[in-house]
Amino acid sequence: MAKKERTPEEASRDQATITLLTQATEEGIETSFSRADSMAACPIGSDGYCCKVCGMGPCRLVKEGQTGICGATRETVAARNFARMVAAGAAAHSDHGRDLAYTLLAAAEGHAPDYSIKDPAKLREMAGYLDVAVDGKTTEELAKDVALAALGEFGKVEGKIKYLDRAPPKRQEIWKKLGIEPRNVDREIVEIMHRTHIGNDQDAEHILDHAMRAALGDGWGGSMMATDLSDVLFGTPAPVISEANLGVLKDDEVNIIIHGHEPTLSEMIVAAAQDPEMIKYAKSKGAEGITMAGICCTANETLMRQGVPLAGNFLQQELAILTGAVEAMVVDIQCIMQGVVKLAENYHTELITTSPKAKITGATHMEFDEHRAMEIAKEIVRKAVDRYPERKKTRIPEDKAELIPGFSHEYIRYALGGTHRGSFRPLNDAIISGRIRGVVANIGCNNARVCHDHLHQHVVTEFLKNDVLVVETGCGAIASAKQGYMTPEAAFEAAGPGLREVCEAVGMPPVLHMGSCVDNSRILTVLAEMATETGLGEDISDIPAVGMAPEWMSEKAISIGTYCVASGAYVIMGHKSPVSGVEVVDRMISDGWESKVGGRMEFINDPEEIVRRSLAHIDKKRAALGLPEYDPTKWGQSGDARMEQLIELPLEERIEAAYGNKAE
Ligand code: NFS
Repeated sequence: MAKKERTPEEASRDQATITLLTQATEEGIETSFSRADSMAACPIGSDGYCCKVCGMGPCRLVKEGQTGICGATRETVAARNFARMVAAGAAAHSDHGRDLAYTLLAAAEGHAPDYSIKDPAKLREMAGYLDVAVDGKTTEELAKDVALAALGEFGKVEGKIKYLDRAPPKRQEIWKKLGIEPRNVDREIVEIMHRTHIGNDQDAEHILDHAMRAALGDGWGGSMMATDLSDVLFGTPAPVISEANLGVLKDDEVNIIIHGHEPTLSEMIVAAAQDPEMIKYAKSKGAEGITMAGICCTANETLMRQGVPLAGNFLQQELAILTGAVEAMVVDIQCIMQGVVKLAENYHTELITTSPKAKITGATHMEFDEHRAMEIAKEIVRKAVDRYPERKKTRIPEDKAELIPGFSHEYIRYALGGTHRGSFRPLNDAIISGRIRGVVANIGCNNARVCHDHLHQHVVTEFLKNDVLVVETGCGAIASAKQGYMTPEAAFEAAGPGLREVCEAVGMPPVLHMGSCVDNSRILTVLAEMATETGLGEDISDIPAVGMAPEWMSEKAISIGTYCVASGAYVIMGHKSPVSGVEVVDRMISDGWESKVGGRMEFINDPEEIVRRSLAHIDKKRAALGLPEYDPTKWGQSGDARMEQLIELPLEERIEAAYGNKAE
């Protein structure tokens, strides 16, 4: 039975999205929002007890105690389904990392002349993690050895992933004891597929332990290397100014949307679009220039390094085309809805696929090859420009917000102490004093089955009020950017008194944009450094912090959630548990994992409850560390607020107020 169609206001909290959804409804244009309304999720699959791993099924274990034809229990089936989600998610992130290693290798060997080593210091740091000797090598020689060592981590013959050493020693001990240190990135993913084949691993807990092992290979392996390799090739992010939401598109310019995940292609297109020859070509077609804007994690990659504006997050990809102002949407891998092709047929938009791994029927395929990167990037830009004269009526929403992204862990460390004294000490101290109550990492997707951006907006607003510092990546970060939470000024309005003082002192936004979803590895690095900085325990599980993906939908989000839990974090996923129908398995990933690794995964759909449980967890961890109870009344009298008060007073009184004695 068809579900009730939501109004645009019920479907999204983002004004640009509401405006365009209203148009789509009026014109009868189908989007992922309307498809979600017209088709209910399969109840058997969504509860986790549909088994389709062999040709005797699919077996639908709808009744308690029912088994599949082979005798597999609901627990086994649900655990297998969960583990396979982890495998797919870990594979996606890690394969992205592998390709970056190949790009670095090609650049080092001189086969990819359009790429260079933008951050040689980070290259040397990587060499240290990968046990690659640095002395006496040119940058190119070192880059080649680092690329080969990184590639080796994906399929090494023996030992464990080297990057695991970046975790706090206590955490490494836990992994070792449990036997879940990933041996290499690929092997653990392959082993999930092997174990979950019919007639193999049929103990739910055992399957789920291995899911943690494979996920750790993603977080501390594939993803962490992807982040480092991107920084080496394209530069380690530092703050830049930019804008977010569909209002960044321009009525009088050629608009090119880059969508997907890998910076390899998007960085080149951004460079090509700035080429005077390309701009001249655009002008010859009647446009004033070329505007680039990003969707999903490609957006985050080019935003963090180049300041390219964000067009929107996952659920806005179709809406970008609906503006009628997009000449080309250039995609590579991951999170690209097939629906964009059909939608683009209504407009002049050219949908261009570029990855050898991802073609979409009906799209134009212009395969990217890093060996002649700039040449292909220019061909793509030219193709977009050629579409400009075909543009008809446009309806670009006015909505957009300013933001300052670029908070790599290197920059955060620098901001907290400068070049020579950079450390996480001031952050730890702010948490210890209670100015900052705790930290929340709000990450992950949008989901067409929940109100777009609503959960992100609600929980972040509440955390800021409660003096919780929020760090973000992925589509969650884009939601906060659009909400205007990523400027230092936002702290005045949105942050509680303690957090505001810290933001004022450092000049940082209360919500820090830390990058794309592979860059959740930056969050792991920050947590590891906080745990080893002293004052907040010795392990990630000791820190008053919570991770969440309130609007998750992708398998990558399940892998991220799992590696964060295995790293000791309390993780709240919104929406619905993929194993919700099998209580035993739901308990295994919450209570069970907590007793093994100190972190737990819970699925909660109610935003109030997400906030309540997060704050309770933060306060519990504060108490366990012996930190003072959170008390916002103690703060708000220093920093800029204090300055504003003092400036009103005559000089003598000002000095007395500041130093407690009269001026001589
Ligand atoms: Ni993350 Fe990036 Fe967005 Fe979700 Fe997709 S873009 S890797 S999976 S939808 S946050």
